[in-house]
Amino acid sequence: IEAISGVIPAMLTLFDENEEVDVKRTEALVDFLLKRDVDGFYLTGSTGEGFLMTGEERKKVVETVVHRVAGRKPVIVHIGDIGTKKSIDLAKHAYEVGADAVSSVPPFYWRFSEQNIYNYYKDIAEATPLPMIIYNVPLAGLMGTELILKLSQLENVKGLKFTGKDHDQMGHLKEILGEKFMIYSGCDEMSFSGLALGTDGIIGSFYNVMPELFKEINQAVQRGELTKGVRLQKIATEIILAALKYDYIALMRNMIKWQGVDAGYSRRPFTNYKDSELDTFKEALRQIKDK
Ligand code: NAY
Repeated sequence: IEAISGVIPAMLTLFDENEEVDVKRTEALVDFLLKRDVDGFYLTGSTGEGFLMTGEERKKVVETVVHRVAGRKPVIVHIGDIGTKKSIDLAKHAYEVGADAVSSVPPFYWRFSEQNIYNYYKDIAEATPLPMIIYNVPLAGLMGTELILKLSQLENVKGLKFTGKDHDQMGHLKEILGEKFMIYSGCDEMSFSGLALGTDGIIGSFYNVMPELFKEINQAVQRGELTKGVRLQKIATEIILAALKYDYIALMRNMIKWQGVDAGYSRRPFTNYKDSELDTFKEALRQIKDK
């Protein structure tokens, strides 16, 4: 797992016009991202619309991507679901097809107790030999420091994807847990801050559409060029904030299309945008570029 670092897109899942998983388009997106030298792939998470899909559909995406990537970059599979049994099934599948790591949000909806959450992670982490990256994200309910530290003691739990804005907590965790425990910062508009705190990489939505900019931010941080890093992050953040005024998962498909790759359709209730509905966004992009 120490080899999994850098700029990792939480990959979009590509559906066709009938909302079915589109294998051909998925392969094309993988090629596009590999050409742009991303450092890995994170599948069927929030950006990948994992919770809008059946287990079989999620498996199809995982198989498609793992086969296409063919070992050139690490693939992390988000196997989180609302209950342990479903997650174990997805974890076993990820292991069997050759993924490099699994990751999961805590179980949600019923507001499970900390003991429930601990048991969930223990069960799914023990289900395969793969490293497990636990996932702190407001959408599923944030876990506190104490629970995260307890989970980090579990044998296969090797990392944390931290998609909260409390970078004080994240930096503190990195300090306590040390080099061998990987922490990935998950908030794209705070990637500079995340990397500057010594995390091992960034996993997020916007690395599907502009990985180069974030690779440059990462490089600036690694070289100690902090002024440059902050300047680049400001540009990135302006673009992200303009995008967040829309269903950004859908909007990113248009952004990818503008770069020559057909990124297909979203699943309802997410929307799909015609380019003609995005004039305001395009104007915002132009203004950011002109600066
Ligand atoms: C995933 O599982 O798809 C992620 O990595 C999610 C990370 C994203 N956070 C959420 C809540 O979806 O990339 C971020 C986020 O889209 C970005 O920072 C814009 O706010």
